[in-house]
Amino acid sequence: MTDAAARIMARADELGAISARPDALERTHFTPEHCRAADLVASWMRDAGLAVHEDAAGNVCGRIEGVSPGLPAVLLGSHIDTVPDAGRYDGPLGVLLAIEVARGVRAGELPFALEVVAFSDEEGTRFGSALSGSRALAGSWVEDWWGFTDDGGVTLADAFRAYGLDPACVGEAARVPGSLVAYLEAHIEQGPYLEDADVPLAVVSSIAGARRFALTMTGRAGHAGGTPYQRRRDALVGAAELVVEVERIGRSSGVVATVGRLQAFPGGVNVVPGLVELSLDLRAEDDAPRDAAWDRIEAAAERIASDRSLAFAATETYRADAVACAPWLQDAVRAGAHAAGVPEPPTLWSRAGHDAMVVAGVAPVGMLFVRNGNGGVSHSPDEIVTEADVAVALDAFAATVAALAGSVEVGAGTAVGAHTAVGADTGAAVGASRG
Ligand code: HGY
Ligand code: MN
Ligand code: MN
Repeated sequence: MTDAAARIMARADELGAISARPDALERTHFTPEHCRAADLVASWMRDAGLAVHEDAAGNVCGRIEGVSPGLPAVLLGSHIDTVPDAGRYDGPLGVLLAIEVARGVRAGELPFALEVVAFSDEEGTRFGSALSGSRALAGSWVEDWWGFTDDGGVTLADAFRAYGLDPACVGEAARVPGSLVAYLEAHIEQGPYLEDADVPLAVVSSIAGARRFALTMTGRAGHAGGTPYQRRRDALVGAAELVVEVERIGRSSGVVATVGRLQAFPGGVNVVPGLVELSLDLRAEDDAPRDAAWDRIEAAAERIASDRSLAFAATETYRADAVACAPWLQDAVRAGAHAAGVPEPPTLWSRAGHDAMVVAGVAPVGMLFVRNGNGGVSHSPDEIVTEADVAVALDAFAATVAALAGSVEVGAGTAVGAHTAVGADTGAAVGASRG
């Protein structure tokens, strides 16, 4: 597996060079960079022996048939889009590991089909449509997304069409219930726990449910010199007090609370800010403490606004409830880690969101974490994995699929049918014709 690990590292670098910016990695939904990355991943899937097609949501899908054509599939995958100034492993590592597992499988070998998917949009960076690629596959597309716009005012619907897809057909990406045996995702750990434990792999027990909000504090703009303190309605001081409260409430309730974006208006250095827009991202292992923390934060914001003659407003922009990984898939991932020489892989809940939390709507899910060797930093170019850990992860991921093959009773004759048509290789490079 060492050659394969070296190939994965080299391909992560190659994908990591496909960016909208010369100085950082940024590859977002339905951009020319997305198109190039999709074509490259499709060529790697073909090279590994998969029949490749692009689904109606722009996800790149590869398939190897099982003992008979059209069987339900074990789906392996992750995403190929990024956040701004991203690391090169968040998403692509899982896709590249999946392709190498598939390379080791022969058509007709397994009691299920094996599929690999490279989701087109997990982060939601361009339009705010987080997890849209996997939502399309899971049949939970959000119609409101079509009107969402990027920084240039382009709507998701227009970007869909410009990419060569028809918004009216997005439903065709949805997988037929029963057509998936399981979904497995390998992902770089976006945290320090494996590095601290000095272990290369972890079994994921559950994926945090997240809620995101767009918040505003509104006061009154004024002259920085001529407005006495007692007459000020300074939106930025109010927002700053709230940001500190968010951290205090998060820490005291075991909830991960983050204000990732804050902007003061009108933004003049000699103007008391009259308006502040800020984001809020809340996550916890279970939904109840997360929701209770939101209630406390909202009450604190109202109190701060009242004390400072400001107005507070909140709009929820995203919500995904916590998802448990199927116990039998946790066992399979653990067996895979043992087979790869990792006797005691820790079991972690994922503080980061993943496509698996959405695919859970249409199939049981399991996840494998790979050590992040730089203090666990992610959503940063500083995230790193070692080739040695990738080799162990590949052994574990392949052994996990083998463990499923030994335990999943899929009748040889239960062809799903729909997939043999959908899964047929389109021949042409995916996205190549796209603008
Ligand atoms: O935000 C997240 O947790 C994921 O990395 N998109
Ligand atoms: Mn991410
Ligand atoms: Mn990710």
